[in-house]
Amino acid sequence: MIFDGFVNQLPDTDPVETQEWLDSLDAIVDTYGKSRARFLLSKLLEHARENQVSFPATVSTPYLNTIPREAEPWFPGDEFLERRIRAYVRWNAAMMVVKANKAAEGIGGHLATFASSASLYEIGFNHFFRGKDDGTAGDHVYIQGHAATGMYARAYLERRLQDDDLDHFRREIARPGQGLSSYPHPRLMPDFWEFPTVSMGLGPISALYQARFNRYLLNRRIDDTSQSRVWAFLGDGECDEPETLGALSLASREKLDNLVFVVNCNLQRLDGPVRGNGKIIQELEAVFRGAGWNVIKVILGSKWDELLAKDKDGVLLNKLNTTVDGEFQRYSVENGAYIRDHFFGPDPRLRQMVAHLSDEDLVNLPRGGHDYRKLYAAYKAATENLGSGAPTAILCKTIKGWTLGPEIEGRNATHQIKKMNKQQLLALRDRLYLHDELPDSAFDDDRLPYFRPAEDSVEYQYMVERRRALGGSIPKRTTRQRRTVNLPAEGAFTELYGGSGGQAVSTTMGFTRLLRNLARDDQFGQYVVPIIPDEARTFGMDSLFPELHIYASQGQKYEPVDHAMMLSYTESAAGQILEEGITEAGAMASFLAAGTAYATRGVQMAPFYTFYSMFGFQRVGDLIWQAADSRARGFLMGATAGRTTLMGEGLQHQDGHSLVLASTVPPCQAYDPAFAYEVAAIVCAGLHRMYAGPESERDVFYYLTLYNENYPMPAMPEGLDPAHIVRGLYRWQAAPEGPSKRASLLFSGSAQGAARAAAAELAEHHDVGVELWSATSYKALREEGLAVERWNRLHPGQPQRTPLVAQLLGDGAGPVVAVTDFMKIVPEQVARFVPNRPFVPLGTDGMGRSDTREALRRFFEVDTGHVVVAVLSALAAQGDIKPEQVAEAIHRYGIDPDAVDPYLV
Ligand SMILES: Cc1ncc(C[n+]2csc(CCOP(=O)(O)OP(=O)(O)O)c2C)c(N)n1
Ligand SMILES: [Mg+2]
Repeated sequence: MIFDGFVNQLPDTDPVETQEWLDSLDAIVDTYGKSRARFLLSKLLEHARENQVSFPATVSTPYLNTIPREAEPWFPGDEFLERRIRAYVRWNAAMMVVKANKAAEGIGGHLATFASSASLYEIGFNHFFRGKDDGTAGDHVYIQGHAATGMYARAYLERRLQDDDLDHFRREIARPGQGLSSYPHPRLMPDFWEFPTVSMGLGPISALYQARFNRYLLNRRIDDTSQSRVWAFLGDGECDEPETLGALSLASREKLDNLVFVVNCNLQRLDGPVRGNGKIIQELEAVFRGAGWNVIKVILGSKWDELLAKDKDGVLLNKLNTTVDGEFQRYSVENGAYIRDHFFGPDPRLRQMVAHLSDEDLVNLPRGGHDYRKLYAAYKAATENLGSGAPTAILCKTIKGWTLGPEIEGRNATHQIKKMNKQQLLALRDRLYLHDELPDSAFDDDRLPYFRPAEDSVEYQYMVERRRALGGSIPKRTTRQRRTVNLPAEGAFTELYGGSGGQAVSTTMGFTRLLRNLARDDQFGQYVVPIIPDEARTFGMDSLFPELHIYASQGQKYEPVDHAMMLSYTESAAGQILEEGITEAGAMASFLAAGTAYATRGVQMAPFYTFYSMFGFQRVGDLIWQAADSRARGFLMGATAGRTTLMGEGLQHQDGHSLVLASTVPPCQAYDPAFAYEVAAIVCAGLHRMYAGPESERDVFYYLTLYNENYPMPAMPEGLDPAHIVRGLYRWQAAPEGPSKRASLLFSGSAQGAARAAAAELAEHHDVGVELWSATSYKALREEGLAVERWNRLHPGQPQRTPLVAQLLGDGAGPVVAVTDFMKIVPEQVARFVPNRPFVPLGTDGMGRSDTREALRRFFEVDTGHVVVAVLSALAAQGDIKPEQVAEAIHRYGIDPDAVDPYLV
């Protein structure tokens, strides 16, 4: 096997010497065995590294703690008190789940995740995580979603929560005011939770980009983030999500030594073992190290150290290396005799090694993740890593359900267990040494007691003192602003209000100009964060490169091939554009970091994430939902929108449904503008709302479609109030005088072309005067309609209100035909609210295909001819014209009435 091109392709300058080294190694293997050989090789490599003889890092190391006992630092805490505090937190975390399920059968919650990770968090709380009370932004801590109970339990001890709060875990509606959300949800507990994590994989990727965004803020001199570390807690099962590990190399490439992943390796996920036949810790080590991370394994608790010291033949190490996780799980539920027989048993040297230990001692040989000293050493090493350039992953081996008793601990079903009977609770109490605090009588009458020490107890004093020293309690979300933001001057928008003066341009081009105007604004400009995956040229946004520069933490170390050109690819450490490469998930994570900076950093940033609209909601919909949970603010710009506007690209590119998906996200303000001035008016209103509006209305984000079809952009109609654009519908053009019939045509986005041409045709050839309306947001109209309907339903006897669409369209004559480059269901959202007039949606239902715009619009039946026919057909259905007139039009526009339904092919 060719192991390394280096040794095979360069000449050997001294073959005799080489052979001597190889012979020595052979001799070692023959005489002392492979373990000794491995030991010597490792020593040699270590020594080489010390002498700056660089050598590619191996990706895996033996199944041992990375930090040896000799290198462990002094533990500065009070071990006794911290153990007490951990026991209280553990108790309350379990109790709130048990209680919740007793009060409401099936309400759920999790015992086992936090039980396995209590020490992982407590070490952080007592010694590392920095809070915000000193006016800084502190650390950013991403908590494993299913460990939320532990955070509530600690907040209870700290007096941030009371009994009644814990009693309302997962009962958010039951109590006027607030219950405790099931998982970390800033949308539901905006003063407590900062980062939603429970959709597996999204916590890790957002933490990673948060660490990167902190560097961006620092390099751009917007905020001093140098003291903030990002801690992300994740499950080992969670590492199977592509989002969890998919962006690791970014962290090392960007030298994010401000980032720490703590992986709770309890070897289990929901159904069973994460890697029954393998070793998840070894696998993760290889992945992280291969990606350039600093990896610290915390596998074995202190009691193993003396055994390892005796392991002269390497038999124990060999056993640890070769035991698969499925077996380790078995040992976690078996008794000492079984462990002696099966783990230590087969090899007499191993059996001898533990001859002095009782069966109980063997059961109590702990995993490293339950050993606060080992954890402290690992966290300390991670925090001292700043300046090394490497992010750190701490892989902690734990037992799922630890301390919860034999029926729960380490069992395959442990994740789902939510109940404990009295006997199990008493056993847990005993295990946690809480007899004094919780005597048997505390459980009388089936009571389920919480426990917290008095405020004048040493335990309480200790824990609050620790938090005080570290900057206050966490998690805590604040929206305290550390910078004032002045909104951009009017001129940035008004330029677009004037139209393009006859020049054919697209709304995308209009937006690019707007973005440049905003970024140029004296005051506001610096807060604009343009985010683009590898698509700027597609959108014509490469024009921003030379002016705003692409953010590159290392600057630009080369002269780009296009350096002599106007639009050269300019990178700089102070660059403003986040050019993310081909990762919509990563770009969304940047959007999240920028869009929540007003809370996490106290600095309002304005992200504009522009992407291929097809690869937005359907590709990263869960991250968009997370943005909604996070209360992120900013603009999602869905470029190359439309099923027929993007020519040629076909089925996987042409988006006719992102607006349908957008309508499922409540805080998302979704718009489908037809003209550049509409884009400007919507962005202007969005900025005012999110950055200067009433506090209760700010936590929204905007989704705007952008098209690449060029046409002359009209000026904003004289006298039009921009607020009418923003509310979702306004009359763009009155019906011409003269024709005897009437109809209203609603258009959105690039469908404006067919609608306007159809209106002209209808007036000229069919005696129909059409008024044209621009429907910028069916989502907004629908939500307004539903709110009115709800109010009417619940307020009988009071003057009934009328939905806006009904007010606007109710008085018109003839049918309403709505045409869009999206699915018919988009305009259909408001059909119900238009009284007394037929409502006909025309849209692009069906899977896309590649062809010209004309061919596509004919195929999807949204071209001029089809719009005309739809209006006439609706008039005929009302009896206003004869069916023959419709047939005539079908013929006139060359429509094949028996063409295949585009939805079916
Ligand atoms: C995207 C996603 N898929 C599935 C789930 C359901 N789920 C919740 S917890 C869990 C198992 C978690 O295992 P692990 O990451 O190892 O965490 P542990 O509880 O063992 O610490 C699963 C599958 C989820 N929350 N998110
Ligand atoms: Mg797990």
